Order: sequence, then C-alpha cells, then structure tokens
Amino acid sequence: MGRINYAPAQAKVTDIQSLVKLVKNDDKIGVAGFTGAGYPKAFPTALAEEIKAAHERGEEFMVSIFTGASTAPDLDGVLAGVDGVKFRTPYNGDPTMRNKVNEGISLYADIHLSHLAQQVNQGWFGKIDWAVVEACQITAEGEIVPSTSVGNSRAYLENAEKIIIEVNEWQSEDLFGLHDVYYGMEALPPNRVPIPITAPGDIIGQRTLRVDWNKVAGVVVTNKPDRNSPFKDLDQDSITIGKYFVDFLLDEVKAGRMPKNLLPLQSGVGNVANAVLAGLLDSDLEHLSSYTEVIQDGLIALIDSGKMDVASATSFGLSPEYAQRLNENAASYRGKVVLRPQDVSNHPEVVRRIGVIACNGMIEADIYGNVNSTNVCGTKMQNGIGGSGDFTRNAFMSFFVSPSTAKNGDISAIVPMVSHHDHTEHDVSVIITEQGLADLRGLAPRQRAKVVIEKCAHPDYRPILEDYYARALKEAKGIHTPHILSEALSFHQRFLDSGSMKK
Ligand code: 0RQ
Repeated sequence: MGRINYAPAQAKVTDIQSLVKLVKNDDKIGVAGFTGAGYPKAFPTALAEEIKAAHERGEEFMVSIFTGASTAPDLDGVLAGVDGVKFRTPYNGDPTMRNKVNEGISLYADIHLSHLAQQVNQGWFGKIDWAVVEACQITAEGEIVPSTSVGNSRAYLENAEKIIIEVNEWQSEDLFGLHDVYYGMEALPPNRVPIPITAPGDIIGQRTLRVDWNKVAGVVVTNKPDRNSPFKDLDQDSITIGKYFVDFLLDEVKAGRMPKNLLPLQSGVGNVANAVLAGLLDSDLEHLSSYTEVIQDGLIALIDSGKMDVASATSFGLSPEYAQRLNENAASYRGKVVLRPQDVSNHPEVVRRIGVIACNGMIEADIYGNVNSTNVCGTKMQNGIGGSGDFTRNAFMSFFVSPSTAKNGDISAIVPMVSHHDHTEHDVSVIITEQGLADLRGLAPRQRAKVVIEKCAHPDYRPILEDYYARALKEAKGIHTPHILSEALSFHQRFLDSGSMKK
C-alpha cells in the first residue's frame, strides 16, 4: 500500500503555500494534534508566514486555533510568535503561546478536554472554517488513518467547512490498527446511549476517520517528526513520590480493596506523573492496564516489560528515543495500544464505570485538599486543566503529585488557600509530595488540614502553615473550614512582593 490510495485524494495533492492563501482574518481552525503528536507539520509555519506578511502590510490577520491539546513550537510557537492567534482552546503547553496568553494578546479558553467536541458540534464557537489534520495514510475508501493522535479530529472534520489533509511520511504506516474511532457521540440527550466500553482494550468503533471529499481543499505530503521532547531525568523527589504511590496501591491490594492487577491507571502529563510510572516498573505488579489520555514513555516501558497488557488513550507523548521505538515497531503495539477520540478516552461515564486510578500533577494544593493545576499565583496561566478534571472528578481514587516546593524552594506547593480552584476537596483522595503521602479519604476539613501539613508540606513551610491553621481555628467565625480570609492568600502575596513565600 502507498500512502495515498484514493484517486480523488491523489488529484488533490498540492503545495501548502497555495492552501494557506485561502485562510482569512478571523477564521476558526480546528487542527489535529495532542501533546506534540499527530499535529499538521507544514500548515502552521506557512500560515505564520502569511500572517507576518499581512501584518507587515498593515493588515489585520489573526485566527482562532482549536486543537486536541498541546501541540509544538512549529504550531503554537510559530503562530503565537507572529501575534497570529486571537483565540486558543482547549489546552496549551507552548511557552511562546503561554506568554501571549499572559500578556493579553491571545484569548485562551481552558476547557475540559472531553467537553470540546460536543461544544464544537453545538456551535458554541460559531462555524469552524477549517479542519487541518495529519494522516499516516489515506485508504482506498478515502478514509484517514490518523497518525500518533486522534484528539478532536473527528469533530473538526465533521464541522469544518473546508479540510486540509497532511500525509506525513515520517509516521509509520503500521500505526494502522491502533486507532478506534467511535461515531456514536453525536446523539444528543435524550437519545444518548451508553458508550459500550467496559475494559480499556475494548474496540467499539472503526480504524479510520471519515472524510467528506467535497470539503477537501487540498492534500499535502510532509515528512517531519512529532515534537517528542525528552523528559527530565528522574530526580530523587520524583522517585520518592513514585514509591509512595506504588506502596499505597500495594497496601490497597493487601487490604482487599483493589484487585492484584490494580484498576486501569491514568497518569497525567508532566515529568512527575511520568516518573510515577517508573515506580510501577520496579514493582512485582502484573497484567496492569491503563485508561488515560496520553501514552508517555513510562507506559510504553510498562507494555514492553510485559507488566502492562493494554493502554487506552487519545495520543502518544513520547521522548525522541521512545518515538523511534514506536516508529520501528508500531505493528507490535496492535492490541496493546488503543487511540480514541478524546471525548471517548476522557469520558466521565467510562472513567467512572471502569474505576480509573487517576494520578495528576499540580501547581499547588491547600491545607484542605483543594488543588490548583493551572494558574500560578491565581492569574498566570501555566498550561491548562487538560484532562485532569475529566479523570479526577470521576476516578475510583484520585491522586495529586508534586514536589513540595518549586523555584528553588521559594514557592510552597502547600498553601493556606489555593489561588485558583481546578479540583475541589470533594474530588481529591490523596496528595503526595516527596515529604510524604496524605490520605484524605473519609476525612473532614479540620482532619485533612493536619494530615496535609504534617505529611506533605516542606519543613521550611510547615511551621508557618501550622501557625496559620492554629490562628484560623481561633479567629474564624465558623470553623468548619477555618480560614482568615485577609491572610488566606498571604503566601502568594509575599512571593509576588519579595520573590519568596518564606517569611
Ligand atoms: O516550571 O518549567 O519553568 O521549570 O511548573 O513543574 O514540577 O516539572 O511538574 O512537569 O509535572 O508539571 C501542574 C504544570 C506540573 C502539570 C503541572 C512550575 C515548575 C516548572 C512544571 P519550569 P514540574 P510537571 C491530563 C493531565 C495540568 C494538566 C493535567 C499540568 C513547571 O501537571 O500542566 O493535569 N497539569 N493534565 O517550576 C509556580 C507553583 C509551581 C510552579 C510547579 N506552585 N508555582 N510554578 N511550577 N509548581 C490527563 C492525562 O491523562 C494526560
């Protein structure tokens, strides 16, 4: 099989420069791509050049970018770099785009990843002008074999007025067979039926994405790798956090509350969450499974070691070394890896039914167990909520992990009150830092405060947290959740004023 096996698709092969000339100021563009995997490689740079040239001529030219999740410097980075993005959703991890959002040049809607497809279908953002997707192959029937992610491509292909397909020869053709595209999500209440997944490996849809060829403006051939950033080396804190996580789960098995092969695992984005998986690799656990959003190196290592039977997600998010491993052996992951649209991979119904163990990174937690995953000091966007809410709220048990301090100890990850709420105390079962593990299950707020401060706070911050809590107990009018409101955000204010949360 070649890459483009459908005659009408061959007839539409063209160059990207002529296609980006069709894009207009204020267009809304739904692109493939998730965690730096499976995004279009040629379109964004060519569009950024058009935008730059228009700005040099004094013309207005900005677009709205809808994705699966984070992309790469050659998508978010280049478009943000020319001040080309008016509106961005649902998730970003790119530093240039982050700066434009925090400087107020780009608007950013931080949306639960499982929600966006339905919102697009419902027209919450108006009409979508373009879908730009990456394929590793176009089948003889004219359908798309996605590459290393599925994300929101199904929704963008269905809703967009015009379509551009990039066939990336760098991606392995053997990715065929790894995808499961479910077309049962369009039904609206009251006509919805259950998503028929009862185990992570269940296949419920088709292998390919459908395309209306009347809408296709052009097909472009590329040959470029995914972003594939390396993970940071495992540091001692991450290893310690991973060990707490695994030991806790082993105790649950011993207590008879969890099966010997645990329950399907979800592991969040980021270095710490990836490192936690390494803890499982060193354990005796077998026949593990994963129902998650991104397959990072840690999950591939578990599959390769034989400890994990199957992982369901919407995307890969690999280092260059692991991306090469996947590219050379993609066929060997059939039956072991399933990539789904993100409204299925992250769907609360499935997460609740199969009993996912969710483990996500955080910016900070407060002494009562509320978690901020997104806004540094309450106002500055880091990445976004991503899928952490989809999983946390519906998990069998939800963990949040972080080093106890950030920025060389000047920031405490445990604060009196979080400066932005993403995950409330009602949804957080366990918090882990390198200092220890706070098991919050079954505890009321005043019981929680003691455990969080004692187990998770860094010794440099423990005394000032204890002092705050003791005074809040005396001064607060109602002490169900004791707070001194005028002081609750004093750690953050001190950091902004002096560069450190320390007194
Ligand atoms: O900054 O990059 O400038 O050094 O945040 O922090 O400690 O390396 O941790 O990579 O695990 O990321 C919450 C951001 C943690 C991530 C977050 C700074 C820190 C560093 C990264 P530098 P670490 P991680 C989807 C799951 C939301 C989305 C999600 C995240 C940088 O986990 O984006 O969960 N989560 N998706 O210095 C100021 C603090 C800070 C701080 C950390 N308190 N104040 N800066 N940083 N804490 C579900 C899936 O299935 C994938």
